[in-house]
Amino acid sequence: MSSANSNLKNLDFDKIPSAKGLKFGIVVSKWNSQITRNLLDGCLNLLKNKDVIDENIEVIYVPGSFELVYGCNSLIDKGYDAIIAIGSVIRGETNHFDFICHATSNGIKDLNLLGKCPVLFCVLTDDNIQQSLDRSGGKFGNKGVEVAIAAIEMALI
Ligand code: DLZ
Repeated sequence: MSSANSNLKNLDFDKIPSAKGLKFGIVVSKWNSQITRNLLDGCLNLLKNKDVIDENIEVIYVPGSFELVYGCNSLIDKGYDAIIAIGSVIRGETNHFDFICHATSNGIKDLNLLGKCPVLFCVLTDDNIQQSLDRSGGKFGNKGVEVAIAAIEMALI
């Protein structure tokens, strides 16, 4: 999937609305933590630069991406304006990758269908670590920043 039409090169920071007063829950997978930490940093920086105060952000951690759905569900009735799931799945030699990616993306989709609160998907699904590095603060920007912008947009709907 190309990110050519939606990446940080096209970003006009001033056009992103303020998120003052909005509350966000963030669930971070500890698997491939070098990547998920960078995604989280990008996400938090954007939210704070758009006027979200620390008290309005809750970050919780889960062991791997498969657990993101449970983590997001545990926050869904806590009054957040949006919840963000952050993970990184890197293809290995078995088809474990496919099971985790399908379960996680479908699970998060199902949470959105509950209609309680938007749940954003910031799970990198890459063939190798270099692709993940490129998208978590490298040459293709930081998808954590992009998901924060999307979360603000969804929270304001
Ligand atoms: C087991 C596993 C594997 C092989 N790879 C990843 C990965 O690349 N990214 C990730 O977030 N998690 C991985 N996991 C862990 C699973 O998500 C999950 O934590 C375990 O299967 C326990 O339920």
